[in-house]
Amino acid sequence: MTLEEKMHINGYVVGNFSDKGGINHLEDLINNITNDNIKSGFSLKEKYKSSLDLKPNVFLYDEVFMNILFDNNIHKMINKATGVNLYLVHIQLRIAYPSSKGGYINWHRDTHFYNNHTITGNIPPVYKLIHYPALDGQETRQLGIIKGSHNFIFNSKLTDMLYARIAKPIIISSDRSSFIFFNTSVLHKAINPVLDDGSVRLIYSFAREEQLSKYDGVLSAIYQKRLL
Ligand SMILES: O=C(O)CCC(=O)C(=O)O
Ligand SMILES: [Fe+2]
Repeated sequence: MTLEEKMHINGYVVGNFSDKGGINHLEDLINNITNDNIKSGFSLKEKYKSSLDLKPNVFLYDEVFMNILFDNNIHKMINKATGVNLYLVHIQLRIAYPSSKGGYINWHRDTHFYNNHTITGNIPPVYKLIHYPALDGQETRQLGIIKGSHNFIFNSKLTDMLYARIAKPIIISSDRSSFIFFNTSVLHKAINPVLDDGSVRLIYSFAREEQLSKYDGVLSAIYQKRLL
């Protein structure tokens, strides 16, 4: 299957950052952040229960967060995979901790519509690229995803959630250099971390030009400048 076919049929593709220098730098930075050795002006804050996000923003913390995308020609890959021009609109660095609910975020589609009346999330759905670094060298289960589920949706939330629980998910594990790029209307969930230290995810969101006004213009302006 071609990249475009995989993206359309499965709702996601898996890739690798080949730039080892960038990865080493990224690992060092993230290790410092998780050890509470954070640059002044930045801190970890709770956005969702059982997780902490680097605030006020990730792209001003260090250039590597943006460089790794350009050093690996990510814009070419994602535009080819989706067939549209996408722009970076958000970067989130998050530590997820074990939760009694079985993961800080359970089965969901970022974009969904149930019972024909409520639309939640973006139309058309935005895309995310997530890197789960293997900081301690251990590759642990991070994300469950139901292959192809972006191509259909049950009318009721109950049925959709039952389907997510019955279908066999694809599991994405933490890894030094790999990432998943997916259509956010696919069913996905964060897997409960095994260690109390939690597990890190670096989340990049990409949207179309017409959707940029909903997001922080500074980040997408920097991104667009680098595309030139
Ligand atoms: O943190 C994760 O593993 C999943 C995050 C997620 O669902 C999202 O960013 O849409
Ligand atoms: Fe999500």
